[in-house]
Amino acid sequence: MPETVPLPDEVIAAVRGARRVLVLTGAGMSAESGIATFRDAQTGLWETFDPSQLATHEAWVDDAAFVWAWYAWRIRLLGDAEPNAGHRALADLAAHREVSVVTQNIDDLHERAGSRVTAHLHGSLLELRCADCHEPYADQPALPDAPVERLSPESCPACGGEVRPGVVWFGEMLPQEAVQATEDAIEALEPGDVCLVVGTSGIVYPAAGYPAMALAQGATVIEVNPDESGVSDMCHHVVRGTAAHVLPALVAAVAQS
Ligand code: BV8
Repeated sequence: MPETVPLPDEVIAAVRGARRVLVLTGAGMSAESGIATFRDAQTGLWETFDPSQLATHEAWVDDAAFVWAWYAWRIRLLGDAEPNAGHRALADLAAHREVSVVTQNIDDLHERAGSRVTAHLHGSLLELRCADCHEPYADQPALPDAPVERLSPESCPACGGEVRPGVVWFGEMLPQEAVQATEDAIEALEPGDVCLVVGTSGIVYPAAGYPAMALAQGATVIEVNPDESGVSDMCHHVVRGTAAHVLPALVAAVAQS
C-alpha cells in the first residue's frame, strides 16, 4: 500500500466546506495500532474460528472459558497498543469542525487520542459486567501473558455469576443510547456536511446502514479504506488508502484553510 495517497481536491473541498463531520469507524481504524481487524484471520489459537461464531452468546453459553480466553487476550493486546496518527488526526479535526465519532470498535483508542466518542455501537472491551445479574465488574481481570485455549471468567462479587466482556455479540441488540446518539448525529447532518466512513467492511448491520442514512440527509459520504467495502458504491468519493496516512493529510489540508 503506497503510504502517500493523493487526496482528490474534491475530497478536501468537501471537508473544508462542511460545518459538521460525522465519522463512522470500523476495525481498520485501529489496524495501524496493531489491533487485528475483525475479518483478518484471528491470531494463533483462534485462526481456525470464524470470529462471528465466537462473538455470540451461544458460544459463551457453550464454553465461556474458551470465549473469555479470546477476549482476555484481546484486552491484553489492547493494553500494549497506542492510538495511531489517524486517531490523532480525528481528534485534531474537532478543533476545526463539529465532529461526531461513531465507532463499531470496542477499543478505547479514539478516547486515548483525545476524541469524544458519540457512540460505541458494539460496546467496549474494557467494560466488563456479570452475564447473570448484569452488575458492572470494576476489578482488573487476570490477563494471560500469552494466548491460552481456555481461561475461567472472573466471578461476579455480587452474585457469583460469570463476568463477560461489555461488547455486543451477534444476535444481541445494540445499546439503545448508542443507537439514539448515532441517529441524532445523523439527523443533525445537512447538505454540505460530510460523513467519513473509515476502515469498515460495511457488512454488519445495523451499523452498515448508517452511511446510507447520512447520504439521505444530503451529506457528502467519503470512504477511507484501502479496499472495496460493502458501502463503497454509495459513497460520493472513495480514498483507497489507510487511516493513519489519509486522515492526517486530510485534516492538515482542512486546517490550512
Ligand atoms: C442486531 C463486537 C438485532 C464483538 C461486533 C439486518 C439488520 C439487523 C441485524 C442484522 C441484519 N442482518 C443480519 C443481522 C444480524 C447481524 C449481522 O449484521 N450479521 C452480518 C454478519 C450479516 N447483526 C447483529 O447481530 C447485530 N445485532 O442487529 O440485533 C437483530 C439481531 C439478529 C437479527 C436481526 C436483528 C449486532 C452486531 C454486532 C456484532 N459485534 N463486534 C467483538 O468485536 O468481539 S461486530 C464486529 O464485526 C465489529 O465490531 C464490526 O462491527 C464488524 C465488522 O468488522 P469491521 O469493523 O467492518 O472490520 P472488518 O474486519 O470487517 O473490516 C475491516 C475493514 O478495514 C476492511 O474493509 C479493511 O479493508 C479495512 N482496513 C484494513 N486496514 C485498514 C483499513 N481501513 C483503513 N485503514 C487501514 N489501515
